[in-house]
Amino acid sequence: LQLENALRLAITNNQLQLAYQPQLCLEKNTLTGFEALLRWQHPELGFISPAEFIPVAEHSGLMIKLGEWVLQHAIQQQKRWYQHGYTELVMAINLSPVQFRQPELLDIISTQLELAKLPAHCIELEITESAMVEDAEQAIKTVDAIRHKGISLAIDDFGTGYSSLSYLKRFHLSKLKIDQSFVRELLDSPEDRAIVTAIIRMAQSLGLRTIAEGVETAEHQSLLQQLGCDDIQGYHYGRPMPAEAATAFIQQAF
Ligand code: G
Ligand code: G
Ligand code: MN
Ligand code: NA
Repeated sequence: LQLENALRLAITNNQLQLAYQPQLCLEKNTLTGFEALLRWQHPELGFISPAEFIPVAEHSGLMIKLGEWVLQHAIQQQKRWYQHGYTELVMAINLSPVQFRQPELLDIISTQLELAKLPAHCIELEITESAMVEDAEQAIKTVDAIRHKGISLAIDDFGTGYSSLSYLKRFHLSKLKIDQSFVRELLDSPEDRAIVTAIIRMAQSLGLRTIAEGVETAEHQSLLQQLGCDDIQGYHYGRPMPAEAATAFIQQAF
């Protein structure tokens, strides 16, 4: 409850920030965009991880408000880069399952895009497998509405959920994000290499892009490239960084 009240205040008291982590297209060796990651610096409690406070927000009814804050700020940042002429960059934004089930979700996103005068292809939404299993019929409608609007959709932490793979043929997705737990020991673990290879092959035959998360070394990057992975994200290419550093990152990338 203490954390819940602190979070409520954090939204109004400017304690939240977004960090932006760059994503690299392996084939073209170019920056494709950033994932927006929420950061909370509390004046007394210090840095609190989203892994800790997102669940609190989800269970307390705060997630919708917090999610709107993220959508608004990520889209406004994307607008600044777009207006500087970086019109091909994509901003990936995490959605909680709570937001994914919210009937007003697409209206909120559409309004934010219109305010920023941004085309829909400038953003990508990330959801976890668990968001899609609960009410599959409704989830299919939501996914179709998102895709019909021209927004791409990535499955986050792919391979770690409890869902069956059947949703992959029923949902019109764009991308699988290979979870970092499979990437971490890719060089030493034959099992992890087999799983990553299988995910990439399956994605290719389904017409989906793949992005590997948690790529920390050049060796990881080149192996992933050999395996046919499309994109990477991780400390090797760039850490999550404040907006000004991300702007500098863009300028030196192009
Ligand atoms: O960036 P970091 O590794 O600390 O993030 C920890 C977890 O919090 C990750 O699972 C990430 O997906 C999640 N997360 C970070 N930012 C957001 C956000 O804006 N919305 C949601 N729903 N989850 C987020
Ligand atoms: O669950 P999601 O993929 O949204 O969260 C990604 C999280 O992984 C972010 O919180 C980010 O800080 C973290 N992260 C990003 N790159 C790396 C990396 O190379 N290594 C590790 N250990 N964590 C990373
Ligand atoms: Mn994510
Ligand atoms: Na992930």
